[in-house]
Amino acid sequence: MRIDAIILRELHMPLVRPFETSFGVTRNRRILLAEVQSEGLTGWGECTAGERPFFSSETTDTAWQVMVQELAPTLAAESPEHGGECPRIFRAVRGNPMAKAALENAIWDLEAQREGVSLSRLLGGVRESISCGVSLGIQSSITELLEIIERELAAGYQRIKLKCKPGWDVEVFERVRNRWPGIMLSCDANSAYRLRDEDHLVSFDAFDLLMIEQPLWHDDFYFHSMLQKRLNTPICLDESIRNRRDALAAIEMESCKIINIKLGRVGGFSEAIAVHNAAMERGIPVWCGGMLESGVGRSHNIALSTLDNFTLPGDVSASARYWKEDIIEPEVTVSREGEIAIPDTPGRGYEVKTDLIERLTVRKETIREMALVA
Ligand code: OSB
Ligand code: MG
Repeated sequence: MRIDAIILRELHMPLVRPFETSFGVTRNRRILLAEVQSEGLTGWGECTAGERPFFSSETTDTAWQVMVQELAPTLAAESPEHGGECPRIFRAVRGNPMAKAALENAIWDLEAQREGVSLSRLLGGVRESISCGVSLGIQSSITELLEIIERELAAGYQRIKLKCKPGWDVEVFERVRNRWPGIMLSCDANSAYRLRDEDHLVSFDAFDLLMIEQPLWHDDFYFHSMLQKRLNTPICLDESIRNRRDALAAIEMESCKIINIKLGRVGGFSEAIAVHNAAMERGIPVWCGGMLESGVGRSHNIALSTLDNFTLPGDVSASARYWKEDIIEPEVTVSREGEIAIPDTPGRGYEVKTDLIERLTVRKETIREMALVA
């Protein structure tokens, strides 16, 4: 595929409500989109880096710089036939997986359109719908949280994940479990605990949680494996799993029993499929995490979630939970049964609203050919 142009855009999109985790509050997203034009077709990708380097070291600004200076010119100079060639094309650039994923995923989108198949089909997906859960941020009171849970359960969501941190954990779980003894409930600490909290974390076992996500350091396997030996509740790793080798190490060391796969964190569809396959071969279930994506990233998460081993409800939910108006059409909706139906049209299956994207754009850069000659 000849690459005619790569257009990078930063969009400012306010969330309909703030999202609070153990590392901070997000009110406004700075969304970075990659549009890759090739032989009359247009592929889209989204960089899931945050505004600040808290979830990972990448940010909207660092990703922008790496994409403009390194990745986009390198990609524009190549003529990849498949999204799967991108890891090789980007190999000289170390790290920066979210920047790489935005471009690689746009190439997979293009490839699906060229082949006339849905992105799900191209990836090897096997599902016609996917199971959805919600990730609920830290609230100002437990009463407020209970009201939100009630609303999300009524909407059909199959699993409730609670963001937690020291001071917002056992008391919250107790109140939620008392009210809903049977729901699928999990928690996500985003690395908020330390070894001194081990006994406290073991006390989470009382709440019959589906999993405890990333309780310890963002880059750790060893101490998670020590903790897992003491816990009945499965540990799920998010931040720690950057690629297939990490998944193999974590599984081998029994650092986790479940893996959260995020496209940005692992660097795109190729590595996400590799992590998925490694986990499946070893009997470890996976699910698809979210990063407060716009409709573009959301549509990629939906396609990924159709792979065989995505057997647990993910964090991919309806557009309206995040945005007053999403940048895709139709917006992502979730059925009363808590499922998203998989589109079977070529590519992502959701059109982008180009006028709205243009209006939300605060910075734009077009890359046409190799700007730097190595
Ligand atoms: O750890 O899953 C996480 C959002 C930003 C950074 C990290 C995480 C999250 C979420 C949001 O949990 C999930 C969503 O997109 O709804
Ligand atoms: Mg997480």
